[in-house]
Amino acid sequence: MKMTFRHYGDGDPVSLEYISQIPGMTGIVSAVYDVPPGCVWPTESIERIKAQAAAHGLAFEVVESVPVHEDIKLGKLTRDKYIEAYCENIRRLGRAGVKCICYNFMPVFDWLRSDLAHKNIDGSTSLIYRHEQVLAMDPAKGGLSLPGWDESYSAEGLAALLEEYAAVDAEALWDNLGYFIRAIMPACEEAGVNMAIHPDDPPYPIFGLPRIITCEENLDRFLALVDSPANSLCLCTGSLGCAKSNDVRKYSAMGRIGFMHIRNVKIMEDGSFEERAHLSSCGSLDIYEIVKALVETGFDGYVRPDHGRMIWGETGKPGYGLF
Ligand code: DNO
Repeated sequence: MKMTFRHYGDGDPVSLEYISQIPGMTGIVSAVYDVPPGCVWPTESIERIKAQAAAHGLAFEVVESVPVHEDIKLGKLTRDKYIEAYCENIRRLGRAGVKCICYNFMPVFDWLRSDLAHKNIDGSTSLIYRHEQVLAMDPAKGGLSLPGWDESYSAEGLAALLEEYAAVDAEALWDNLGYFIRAIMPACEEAGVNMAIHPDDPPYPIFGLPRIITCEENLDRFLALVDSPANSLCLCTGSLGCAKSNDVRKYSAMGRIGFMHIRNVKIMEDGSFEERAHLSSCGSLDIYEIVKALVETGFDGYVRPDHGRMIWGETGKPGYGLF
């Protein structure tokens, strides 16, 4: 497996130089961050990331993420033009040597937490998710203060978007995902790029919006949409672990994991969870067994550490510190 580390570009407090000093590190996971969803990424921006990484002896073979425009998830008539832009990004990234693109299909929100800097007893901080606290919020009424999602929506824009989703239930979202995947596969095969879908995080519906990449049954259904290695999983142990249904060994043996996110969480009864250190004894997931399963099944895709805690006074992008 190839070890990688996330990098957020020029503004990232974790430098490429520091990343290159981590033993065994082969490359970065990055993206063009200043282009809105649905638009084509300039080739110069892609080449710049690649050149900066190469200057530190790091490869740029994994993108996280090329965001999927909401019109595609909603299945609107306008989706085809956004899918064409997506295909163009796949082709451009493939030409630059990118082998894997991570994305998600969560309506409106990406990953959600109730606190990005929960203070632990030892003084470190972690990301946590308190289900009750999130359930008590109503994004349609504005005043939503959740970290981890696109804050560029105005209150009215968000309310209107949520209104549009009223007509999209889980089955409609499956149809729209199938349409999208089938439409982009030819570009992936031409460009030699694997698509790796990130599971929904957390893996259950929030604010009445459907979430479908959540559990083993649905992962199987997803992989069957297009039975090709280019249609793969970004198996995020922390996201899926919260649904208590991780089967890394099975998907790795099938050759359908393109990318691994390794994160440990302490799961609570009510759907809440706290992100913990990676050591198996620190959380609910047996990280040792997960990595062992990958090794034993000959996993040769990309892997990166995911989240963890801020320790030693480090400040930076929540979940993406150096230590
Ligand atoms: C959170 C990340 C996600 C992930 C996207 C992929 O820490 O794992 O934001 O990058 O869901 O599209």
